Amino acid sequence: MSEVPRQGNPTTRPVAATPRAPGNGDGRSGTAVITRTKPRTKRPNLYRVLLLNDDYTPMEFVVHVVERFFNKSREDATRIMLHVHQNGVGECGIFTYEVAETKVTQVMDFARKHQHPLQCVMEKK
Ligand code: TYC
Repeated sequence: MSEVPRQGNPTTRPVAATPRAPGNGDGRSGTAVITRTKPRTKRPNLYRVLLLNDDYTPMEFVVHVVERFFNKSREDATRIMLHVHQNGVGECGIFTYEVAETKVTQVMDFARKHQHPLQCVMEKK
């Protein structure tokens, strides 16, 4: 596995030190430090959105949910549904916190509205 170099927060760092005449009465003496702010990016925390298997939700309903809320093709949605059916749990997508939370709420509301016990959860990566 190759590692992508990590970046930190924006930093202001010394880039040079120049001699300055001491004793000019301004209370600073000796060295002036020149700084530069380097823009840095921070990667957001990511969350998996998972569907859980149950014995009652119809397979066709789960396929519809995966197509509708996770923008998958019928073929991919069917693969995901069968994976969940056979393994108990499966991933529908990976999102930032707020998007993942929205997906979970949308799926849970939709399942409740149709009186299916389908469960959708999120998990920090
Ligand atoms: N196990 C369900 C059935 O046999 C189908 C199912 C698949 C339910 C995936 C939930 O997340 C799920 N009807």
